[in-house]
Amino acid sequence: MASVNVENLSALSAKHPKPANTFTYGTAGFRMNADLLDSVIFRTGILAALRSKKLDGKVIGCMITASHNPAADNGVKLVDPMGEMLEGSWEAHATALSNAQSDEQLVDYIHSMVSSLKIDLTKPANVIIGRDTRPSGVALVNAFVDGLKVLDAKSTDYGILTTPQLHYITRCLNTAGTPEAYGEPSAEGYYKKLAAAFKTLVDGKTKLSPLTLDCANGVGAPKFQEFLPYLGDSLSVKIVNDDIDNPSKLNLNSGADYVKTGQRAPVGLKLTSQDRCASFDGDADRIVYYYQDEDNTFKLLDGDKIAGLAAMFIIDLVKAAGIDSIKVGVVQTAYANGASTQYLRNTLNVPVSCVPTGVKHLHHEALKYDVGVYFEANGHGTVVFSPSALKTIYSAEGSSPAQAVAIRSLRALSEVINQTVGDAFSDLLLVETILTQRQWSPKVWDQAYTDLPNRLVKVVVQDRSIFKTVDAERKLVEPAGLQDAIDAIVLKFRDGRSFVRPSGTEDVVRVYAEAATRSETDELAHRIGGLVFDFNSQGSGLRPREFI
Ligand code: 16G
Ligand code: MG
Repeated sequence: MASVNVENLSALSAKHPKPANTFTYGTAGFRMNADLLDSVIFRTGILAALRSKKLDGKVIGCMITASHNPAADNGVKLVDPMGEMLEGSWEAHATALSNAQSDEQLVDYIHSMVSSLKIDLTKPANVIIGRDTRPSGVALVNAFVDGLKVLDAKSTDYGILTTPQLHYITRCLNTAGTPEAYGEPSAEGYYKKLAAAFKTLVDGKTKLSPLTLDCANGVGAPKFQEFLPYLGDSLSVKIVNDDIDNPSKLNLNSGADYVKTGQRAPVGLKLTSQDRCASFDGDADRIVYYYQDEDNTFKLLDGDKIAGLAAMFIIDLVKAAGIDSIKVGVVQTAYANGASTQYLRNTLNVPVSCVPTGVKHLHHEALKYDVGVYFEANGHGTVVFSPSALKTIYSAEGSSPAQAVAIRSLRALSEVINQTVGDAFSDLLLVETILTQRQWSPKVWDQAYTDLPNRLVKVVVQDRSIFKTVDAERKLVEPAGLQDAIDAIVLKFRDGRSFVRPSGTEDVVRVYAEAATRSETDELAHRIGGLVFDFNSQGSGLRPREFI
């Protein structure tokens, strides 16, 4: 085992001094104001090199993005070889490296990792890099590459990509030439694969009216534009909010988060009755749909609605293919609307699991099913096919023409869906496939069930770490007594449900509430929010700052 070249490290580290701040690798990597990130990203480069060496030179992905956050923010997350999120146990190493107070501490920590994790520093390291459209991305890529140089890692910069494209390319590179080969490792390869599968799925069906697509003035805009020629006339899309030349417009009054949180259409998109619209977030890994009813009411078709649609379609397809040995399951979080969970369990009769917030938890749970559909209500999700389900789908022949058609659709579906991570492009094609095959308007899709009114509020507290949850974040165990007080209030509301959890990305505590009517929901949210606010001020001796 070699050791780190300390002189080389010091020279590189001197270019990326650490500010006084404390950093945490959270749910979606490091994310904060871009001005604070230079040293963090340099050190994440060191970690990426260590991860690749630990995995025998397998390619590790690095995505520089702050997703739906304001334009001034940026962030970094690492992607493991099969395109999944960095293994959970390595998040603590990322946090520790980013907080080392001196080069000496940095070197010590690297050496402690080398010995405890048995990393052979003489092994090669390969890392690929992508970034969203944020102007701060360029300098941050350079900082990351400096980190890679500390351990002589080889890097390839793919420039501007959506987050799911970077996940896809990472998996392609690591599976090339194996039976699990995932595709050509380039944006072009990704477009070709998705477009070919989509064309198979809608072949011979009447084309739907054009879809209006809000790209949040982010990377989804140029990339979807680049994708359109591959789709040819199989799909008509009108892109709006595609101004990436004015960085301050990124995610401003637009995008999936704006639409979902505010339950309203984005600025820059004129909704007319029955139009089908969708919004991406700033790095195109989330999507929500919406339309306007005849009485001009805004109607949201969020991640829960997409999960319901996808599960319904796949269950039918598996039956039609005559291979109903394949079991479909759905994974949600506590944020899933109660009506969606009821629909899945009682109408579709599928098993539903609930896990903590964050893609990695959903993805992990979904892998337990033959076909696992997972979506967060906020529009983050995908469908994963187990290796045995894929084998069954690819070996089935079908004993009638109808079965053969269904089998062909299932195969194409497994190709159109990004198996590595939630992907707005691929989810869009999944929804468009189903609506085209059924010839459904968004309104017909929406009729599967009616959402219970729901409200999300945040309470700004001084220390969110005192809030501890269990049961997939549905119950608080600390501060002591708060959950009992919440339960007592919830009991008074028809169809009432509420939970409180600390955010993993912002310095706030989130409160979710749903109940039978809008006014009861608002009152429930307000009362639980008030409770947290009061509890925080009296119970912990801390002064709350705000209740939004
Ligand atoms: C991150 C997560 C997202 C989750 C959100 C919750 C990933 C890639 N992203 O954006 O899945 O919904 O955090 O944020 O895991 P919160 O903890 O602030 O509520
Ligand atoms: Mg995102």
